[in-house]
Amino acid sequence: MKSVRLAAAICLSILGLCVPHPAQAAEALLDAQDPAGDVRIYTPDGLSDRDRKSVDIRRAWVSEVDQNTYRVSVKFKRVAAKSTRWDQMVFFDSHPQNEKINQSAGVGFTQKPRSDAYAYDTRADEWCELGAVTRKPAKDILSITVPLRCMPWDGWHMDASTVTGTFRSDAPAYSGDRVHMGRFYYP
Ligand SMILES: [Ca+2]
Repeated sequence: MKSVRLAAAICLSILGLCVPHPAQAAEALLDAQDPAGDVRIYTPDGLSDRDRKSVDIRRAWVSEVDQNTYRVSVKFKRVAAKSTRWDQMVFFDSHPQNEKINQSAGVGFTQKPRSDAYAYDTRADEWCELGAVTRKPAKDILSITVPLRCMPWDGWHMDASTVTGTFRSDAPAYSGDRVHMGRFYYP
């Protein structure tokens, strides 16, 4: 034990790189990059150009929290304040490769921590209750945890999209971005 502690102490004092950073993120199970500057503008009015382009996706990924919980995350151009009159909506939608199978799964949330975030449980045909959204505005990242039962089935295709507008309403959207993430497989 002494030699292990000594080795660790040497690593810390000399290299500083021998132990994992405590805040190191879990390895992503599915990880997609998306180019900057590809936000689609749906309406020219109602929102500033800066705000419409704020949801420009740069990265979307899924990581495992534990065997029964997963986290979906998106990094985009700029996370807006919690108090805006409009929403930065984030959706993770999944579907099987065989389009004849009429099933899909979805997660939706916004930059407002408690904004009626939802996920759909395709197995039980009911809605999942989700907790608060995690905001990391300094890194322009939003994420939320999703229980296993409301995650897609193994091998399903997953897309991430963002939209500016009003969450859970029929109001027209101002802008949006989308990235196809590929097929999701459990570890
Ligand atoms: Ca983008």
